[in-house]
Amino acid sequence: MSFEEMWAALRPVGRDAETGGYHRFAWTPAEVECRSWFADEARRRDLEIETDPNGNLFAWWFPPGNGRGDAVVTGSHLDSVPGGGAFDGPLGIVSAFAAIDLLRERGVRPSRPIGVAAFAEEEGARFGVACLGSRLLTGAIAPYRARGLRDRDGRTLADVLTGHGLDPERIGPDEGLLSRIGCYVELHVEQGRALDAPVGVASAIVPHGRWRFDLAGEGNHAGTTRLKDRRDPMLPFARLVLAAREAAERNGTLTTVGRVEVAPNGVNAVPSAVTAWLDGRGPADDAVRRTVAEVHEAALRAAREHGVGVELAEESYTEVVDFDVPLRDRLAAVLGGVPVLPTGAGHDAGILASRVPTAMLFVRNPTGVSHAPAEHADAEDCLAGVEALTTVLKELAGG
Ligand code: HGY
Ligand code: MN
Ligand code: MN
Repeated sequence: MSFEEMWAALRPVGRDAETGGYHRFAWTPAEVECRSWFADEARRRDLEIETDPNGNLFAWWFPPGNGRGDAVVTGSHLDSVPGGGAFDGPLGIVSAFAAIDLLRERGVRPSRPIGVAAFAEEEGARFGVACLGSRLLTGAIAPYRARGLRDRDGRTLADVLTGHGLDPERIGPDEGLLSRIGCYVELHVEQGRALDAPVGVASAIVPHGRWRFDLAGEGNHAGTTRLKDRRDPMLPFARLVLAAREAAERNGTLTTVGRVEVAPNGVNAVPSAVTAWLDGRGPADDAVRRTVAEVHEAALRAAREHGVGVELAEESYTEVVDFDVPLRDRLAAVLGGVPVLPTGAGHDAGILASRVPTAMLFVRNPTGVSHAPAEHADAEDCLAGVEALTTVLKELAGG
């Protein structure tokens, strides 16, 4: 299966025919279908398939006589944000299989194992914590907390894993597996407009996190409740959204309120509760922390004014990730001096970096649009990415 054929096979899975956006939430039928695709492509290449207790997938090429340790692992994720693009995640996995094909066609016999990884729930779109699979693998989230995470239907991760044949009591750090990974290199579509060459190398991931605001008021009748009698959580919510933008402008950070839930969500009912999620990112930890604190203060002020309660919870936070400098420079050099750039997007590579030498390759995104149906990378740039990954795997895995 060529790159184009693999891409064509994945393309329709979980794709909304009207919007062209993807809905591949972890462990839903569309993502499970992607998992089956992954296993088919691994089998096609006689790669040994491993599903770790956290639901992360691995496909291993163990050249005879090389043992099973010190592997060069590449890959990305199969899940998407709601209405996401086609490239965010799958490009890294399709490219990994295509790179293995090129290595074999060119007679390369690696002296280290090569693994292709598909990490579970990278977007956190179902259970709310980004990079959940890689966080569990590396011990970056406590298993008991992960087991209790709930999706929008109230189903826990523990239940969902059980439903897919995994034992929720076994999730958590896997030192054995981590000890077999010598380094990790993730290829990903660039999610911005900073890359003006087909391929680049990542220098860092900026600090980023997610916070949940729970605003509790009092439900009531829209037509018979006087304004001065209301405890409407929608008002502090509105103030919070505007404060988020103002705080971002003040602190040179990025804030997004992209998800909100209103109870009971009726046209003629004053809401009883509003839950809003804040995505905050920026060049430095203190700027991000200051931004969130200012948003929280604004929400508290407005909440007091309206007799509404406010609870703030940090759902995930990732400090700045500086990728392994020798590995980064080695990749940039072997690729002939491609651009080296930071990113504001989180990745499993950013989580693995705390445990193994890690690097990222970016493939140019001409518009920079991501997390939306219009996300795109030109075919020739995708193939340049496969060539680059092939070069990198040959460089690192030897042969
Ligand atoms: O949210 C992110 O930055 C990544 O796409 N998970
Ligand atoms: Mn993403
Ligand atoms: Mn991604």
